[in-house]
Amino acid sequence: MINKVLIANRGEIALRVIRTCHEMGLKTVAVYSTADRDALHVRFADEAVCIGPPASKESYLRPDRLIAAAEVTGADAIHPGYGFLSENAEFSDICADHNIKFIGPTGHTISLMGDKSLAKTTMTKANVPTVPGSKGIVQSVDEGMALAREIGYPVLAKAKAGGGGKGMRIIHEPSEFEKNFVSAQTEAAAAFGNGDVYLEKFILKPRHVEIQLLGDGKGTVIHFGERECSIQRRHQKLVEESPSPIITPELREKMGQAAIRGAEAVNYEGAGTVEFLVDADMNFYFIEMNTRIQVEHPVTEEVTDCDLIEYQVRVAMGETIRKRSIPMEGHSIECRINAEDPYKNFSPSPGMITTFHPPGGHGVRLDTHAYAGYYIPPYYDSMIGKLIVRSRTRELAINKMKRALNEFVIEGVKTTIPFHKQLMDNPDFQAGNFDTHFLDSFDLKPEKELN
Ligand code: MV4
Repeated sequence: MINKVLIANRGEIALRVIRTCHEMGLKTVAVYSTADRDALHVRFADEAVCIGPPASKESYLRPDRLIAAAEVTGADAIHPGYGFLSENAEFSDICADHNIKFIGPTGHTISLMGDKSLAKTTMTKANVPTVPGSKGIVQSVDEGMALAREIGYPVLAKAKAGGGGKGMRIIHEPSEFEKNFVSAQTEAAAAFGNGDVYLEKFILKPRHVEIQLLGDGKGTVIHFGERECSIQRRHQKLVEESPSPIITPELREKMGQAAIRGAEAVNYEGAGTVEFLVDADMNFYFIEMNTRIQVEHPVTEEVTDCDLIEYQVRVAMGETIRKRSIPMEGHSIECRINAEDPYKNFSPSPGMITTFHPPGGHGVRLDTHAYAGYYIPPYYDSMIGKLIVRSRTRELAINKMKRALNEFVIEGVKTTIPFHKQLMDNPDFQAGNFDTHFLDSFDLKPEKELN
């Protein structure tokens, strides 16, 4: 049984987890760095413990301090949120060693899925479609060139310890194989301390579609449909929606059952997401599995009417899942509101929020830790909130998002709101006609031309 949950995170996700814990009658413990003394998660939790100075490495990324905070407050579980230690296998194991329930998968599952090449092999064995490519790590340039000729150019070299685009190189033809393959290895070694690389056929103009899962660690996994996540910039998602405008009920079930097969093969426990690429012919291929709750989980919550944080806590308490299909209804879109200047290459814009007028009304949800007078510290990521809408159809949801964006006033820092307003007005976005390269050619108009 879980009575008290320590939230090893900050910002909107810390608040999000605290809210559900309180609804479930659970006590909460916030942790904070000295830069977050005045943050809302500190005020809304039942207790709060300072775990160090502003730098994440000295605070939110310190297992020893988090465990000490849990022990002195008597917390019996830790929710890691996303980012920070949420996909750190060692931290999951450390929690277990201290008799504190890590709300998420075992260290073994986290490290299995963290090895992107081993994860792919695991999925192939479970009969989940994967991108044609090497069987595991490619040991030499000669081996790689022979393989690339079989696979057919262009190919993609990917780091086994990668994810999020680091240590990834496109190779268009044999003459550039050695240079690009070695630079993927070098970048991977520098970023992850491991230079192992595998090869895949490069899928042209793919969509990024992911399936939300929940497993009970006792053999049962269910899915909550898909999220469309193709609207991204430099591997940072900016807008997500559910359902995907291109996925039919038949394809959803095929992708959902494939994702379930993969997760059941590892006896998955907790919330997880299987990422697929969907090509122009609607073939889908597994690329990665994320073993955490994701930033964009609210769009799934809106169309399934499920509280995914509640489900994470319940499976962590040992509840079993009843095998069932979760119905989806309506359409939900999320815009990430970042303290960034979209007119200056999305460069960070930390500082004091002087005016904060949140949107509201029917079908509008704002997950944020920001308020008027809140100072956005420069030490962490720049997301200050997520604006989520829900309506009956995609067209109505876009319409509602435009209305909500127009109501939203933030002064003192630059935000991504002007970008989102223009995206919602884009005919290709409105038609559902986009892929992962859409933002490469998206031209932001000057603000003064808008009205
Ligand atoms: C790919 C791909 C095309 N072909 N794999 C980018 C980050 C990592 N999660 C996987 N990524 C990709 N893998 C093959 N075989 C294109 C991408 C990709 C991408 C994927 C999802 C969302 C946005 C993306 C942007 C550029 C490239």
